Amino acid sequence: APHPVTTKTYASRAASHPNSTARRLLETMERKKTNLCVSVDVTKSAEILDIVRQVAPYVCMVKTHIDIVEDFTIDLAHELRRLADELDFVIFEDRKFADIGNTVELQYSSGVHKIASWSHLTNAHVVPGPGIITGLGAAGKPLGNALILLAEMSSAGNLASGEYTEKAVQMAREAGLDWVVGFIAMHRVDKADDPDFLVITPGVGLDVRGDGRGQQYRTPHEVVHDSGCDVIIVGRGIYKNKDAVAAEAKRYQEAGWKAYEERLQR
Ligand code: 5FU
Repeated sequence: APHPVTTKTYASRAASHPNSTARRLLETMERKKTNLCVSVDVTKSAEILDIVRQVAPYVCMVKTHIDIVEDFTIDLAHELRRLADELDFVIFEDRKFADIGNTVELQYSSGVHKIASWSHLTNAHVVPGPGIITGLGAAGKPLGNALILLAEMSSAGNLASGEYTEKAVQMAREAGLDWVVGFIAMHRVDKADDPDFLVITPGVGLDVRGDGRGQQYRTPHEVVHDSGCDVIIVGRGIYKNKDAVAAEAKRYQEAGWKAYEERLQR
């Protein structure tokens, strides 16, 4: 049976959201008619910025792995943040924090990358327990940032299932929607009477079902319509063909939005 939350519009969900980053994301989705997040997993600053400019009209969010950038300086982060305002998207640093609260607070706020200062959204594993949520919150909450928890993963053989997934959802409930706004998950993991969590979903592709290294792809229709997820994350499916980056982004934006509109009719 369809999940009750999934038939609400992004706009109506934005209106009542207590976290400013989640509100901005949902408002952007509605305004630009896109639930597409592009994952820009390339290792040179100039290439990242080039891809971001090309996909910007079609995305609500850009996802980074800032620790893969070979020529990183903080200028890259500042330029991404400037582009986020100019070209209207949210920045998600896919850091997957996984340590005790005190350490993740430092990893999030300090070091070379100073993630909390430029990334609106980041994520954490729940392996360490709820201290990771409060540790990250000490740095991120005052800045209006948001956190999502890894409740499930897209890769074959991963251990985030069953009781682990349920415990991740329970930790999000206890943290409060003003900081923990949802999950990385493959389907709606929340219950009908839960807060309005976002489900953000990698492992999305229109052309292939895997990458030979454990990644498992589903189509935007499977992810958004069938599984009730809110945001599709697409990486190589969009940036792999350097001559068709904008065209591929448009193709995924259209497929994702169509799946959402069909979901509203369920
Ligand atoms: F949490 C997860 C997960 O479960 N699967 C993922 O693939 C994150 N990812 C990220 O999404 C991964 O690190 C890549 O950055 C991106 C998927 O990229 P692809 O090129 O579309 O496979």
